[in-house]
Amino acid sequence: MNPFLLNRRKFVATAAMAAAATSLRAQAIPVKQATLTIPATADGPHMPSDFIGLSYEVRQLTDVDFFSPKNEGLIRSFRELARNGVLRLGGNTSEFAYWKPTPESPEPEHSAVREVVGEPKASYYPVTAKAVRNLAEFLKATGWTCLYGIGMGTNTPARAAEEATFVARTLGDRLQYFQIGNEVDLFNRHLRDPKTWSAKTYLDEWLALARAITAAVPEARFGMPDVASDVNWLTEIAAQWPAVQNPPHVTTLTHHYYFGGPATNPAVNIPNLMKPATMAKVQKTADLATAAAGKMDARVRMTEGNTCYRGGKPGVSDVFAAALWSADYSLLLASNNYSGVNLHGGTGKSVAVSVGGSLPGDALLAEQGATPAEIASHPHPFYTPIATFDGRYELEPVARGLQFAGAMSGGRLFKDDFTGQLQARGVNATGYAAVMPDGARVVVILNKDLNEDADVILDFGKGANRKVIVETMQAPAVDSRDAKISEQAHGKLGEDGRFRISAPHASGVRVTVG
Ligand code: BDP
Repeated sequence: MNPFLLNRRKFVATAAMAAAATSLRAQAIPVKQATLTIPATADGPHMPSDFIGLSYEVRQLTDVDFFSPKNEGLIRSFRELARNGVLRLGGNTSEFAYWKPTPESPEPEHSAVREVVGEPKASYYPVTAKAVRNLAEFLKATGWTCLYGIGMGTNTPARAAEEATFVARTLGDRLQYFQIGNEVDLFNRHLRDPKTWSAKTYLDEWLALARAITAAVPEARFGMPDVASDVNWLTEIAAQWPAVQNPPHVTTLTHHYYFGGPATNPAVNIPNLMKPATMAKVQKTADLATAAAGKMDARVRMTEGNTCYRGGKPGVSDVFAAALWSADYSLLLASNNYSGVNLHGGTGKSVAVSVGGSLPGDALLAEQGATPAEIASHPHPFYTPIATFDGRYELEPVARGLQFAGAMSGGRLFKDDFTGQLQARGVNATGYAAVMPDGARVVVILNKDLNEDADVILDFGKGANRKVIVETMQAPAVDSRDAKISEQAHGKLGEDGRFRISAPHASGVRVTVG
């Protein structure tokens, strides 16, 4: 018997065996074949158990029933996505929130800001004690923790400290840390004087706010600087940090990432999203960010991002390609020792307000002559991981990618470049593996190639009787509004410890050996 083949006698098929014919191909001589060796112990970064996260606009808090224990559908969706994920509140709208501790508290005076297309208009709104109390109960019900965004653009140290005090007391251990300011590298556009704004002036302002918060909440921790894209700010801050007297407790350096945008940009398309150069750029950013974090004894978190900024692009952000992208993107960051990833979303309204009033994706659909029914079949915003349709919450393809990758949360990854090994065979596939705390090994192969199938031999080493589960993430086509994760087969590994799978083009395969 061919030693590469699965020992079929030991293999018990599940009900889904018919579909498994594609994922457990054992006969044909494959064109693109690679062998990956997955030892029993891993030597790479630890992927935190709360790696997976979502990001929402602070403005979402104006609907006090949204993050609330009553919103059972949303709670279910959060739990389905991750057992203990991280909810980040921020976004452009965080700069226009003001803290309103009691119904009688007056609206403060606001500083003047410029109105710029694509940036949110200066529309101020209160964050109330009730919203924060409901948020605390929501977090308890989901098992998630929170990164709480406090405004910087139009806030004052005194108000920041007052809000932080209430939030810290109310969220308790559900609060991981505070973030002050969103995409501060873009403040030169509408919130600050472009002639003087820099990483240095930012740091001075940030310190004033963070010190006021720390004086009121001594245990306060922070993530910063939450830049839109200029990771050089992280490098500059790390260089300046040793000179900071009594530094506030920064646990995490943070940045955002959008593959491209806006929706009207023709370069935001599936082939570009899938191509290796896209992830090569992500790797470059990660190299800079992790080097800076290392100097500050911090980790890096990608706290807000998605496929296409200004609300996403229909047909790219909300289709199966986005699932492959989010799984790959998350695992690439995990391999770089990131502490987590938060993909941005929320309700159409909150995100539309955050980008100046309307979603360019809607204009694009209208231009394409889409009918109201077609428009309504897309999630709003187009990139949101959890969408609402007729009051029901649904996990979108981009969320399925997070879920697929999330199976490695809590595990230790390998330093091996499995992706390089696969791509050396001429297929645009990526590979990741982890050893879980219980010793199980999880391998994820994401075949982002739009044409080539990949056949992969996974060599787990000799030793019989280990359980194998094969799951796939697939859709009828890469541009389907669909992504299904399903178990294809389970059984026992043969004595030789080798297991052969097929990862058809545009699909993901996850193998767990216990
Ligand atoms: C980021 C903002 C967020 C927006 C998002 C977008 O922080 O508020 O919703 O981009 O453009 O820049 O979609």
